[in-house]
Amino acid sequence: MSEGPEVIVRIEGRVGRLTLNRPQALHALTTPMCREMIAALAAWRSDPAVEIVMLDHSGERGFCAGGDIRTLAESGAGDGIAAREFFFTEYRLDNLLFHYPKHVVAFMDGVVMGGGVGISRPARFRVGTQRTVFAMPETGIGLFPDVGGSWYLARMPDHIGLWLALTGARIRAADCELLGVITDYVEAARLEALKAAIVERPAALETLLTEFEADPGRPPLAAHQDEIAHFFAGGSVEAIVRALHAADSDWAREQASAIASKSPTSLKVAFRQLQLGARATSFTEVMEMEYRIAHRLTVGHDFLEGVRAVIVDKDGAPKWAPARLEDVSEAAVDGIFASLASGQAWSPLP
Ligand code: QUE
Repeated sequence: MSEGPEVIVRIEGRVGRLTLNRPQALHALTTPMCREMIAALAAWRSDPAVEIVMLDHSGERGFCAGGDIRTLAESGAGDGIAAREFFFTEYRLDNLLFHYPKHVVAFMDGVVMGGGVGISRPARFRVGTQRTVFAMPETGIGLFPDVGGSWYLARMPDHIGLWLALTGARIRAADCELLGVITDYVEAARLEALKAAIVERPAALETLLTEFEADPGRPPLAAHQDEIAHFFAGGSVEAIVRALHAADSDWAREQASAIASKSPTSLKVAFRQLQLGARATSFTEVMEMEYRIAHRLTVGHDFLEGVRAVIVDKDGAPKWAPARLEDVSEAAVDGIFASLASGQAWSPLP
């Protein structure tokens, strides 16, 4: 059972330590959790007693499944104020971590999806284990690959980031290492010893990670990298789907059917996001863009319907509106990316 605060904040030795502690929800983030982490990181930034920051989770299961989407969808069904407040705060946290001046080490031992990616990907050291499962599954619930997805996914080789965004594919540690999602692989059974060693000798962080490093095995994704590079180079989501359907490969057809199950609006948003993200020159700029998208999609039909189908009723049969890619107009996507009134726009921490 869950005990104590949703984030455990303390300094051990010279290590500032943040431990996600909401195990009943796979440590999915809430607004208060983001606020707590922002407050601690802001205080530690210039505190000479804190040499490095360690980010992990309590218990055995998950690192962080994303956001508290059931609550967010309930908000989105009404005025959306609480949902917007969550994204506003979460993106401030993601942006703070991206620019953080001290080394951060994140232990990604379990599910790392959505919001979990947003807080772990900016860390300088990202430790995976045999239990790591990484995904950006938001197109499956009518949202979009946010938390800096526009930046990180657009910078992966061979259009693999677009493949992750459109299909919501789940990958494990060896593939994460291939893509640079994790920087180090350690057996889960040795994590506690590694964390204790880091608390004892934070200055030796890099040496310790090397000492504990194990082999994640061969990355299964390598076998499909050429196909991804070929098919996901298309100039539109429709073009990508057409090419996958026309291909003489079971793998290609599986990708087409994965994409067919996602929100058409979310797919077109994700495609545009990565196009714009590839050209962006600062992370802060993409977070400002993502907040514009979040502002619209959290009160959109497909988010409520996606959460109903995936989380509430678990029937896996969302009825998207519009239901077909060709019915999502460029003008509708333009509206989702359009500027917000100045009082509503996202801003980084002062
Ligand atoms: C897309 C998402 C999320 C998701 C599934 C998606 C998400 C999220 C969870 C989740 C999973 C298990 C839990 C929980 C939440 O699932 O953000 O509380 O116990 O948090 O397809 O974005």
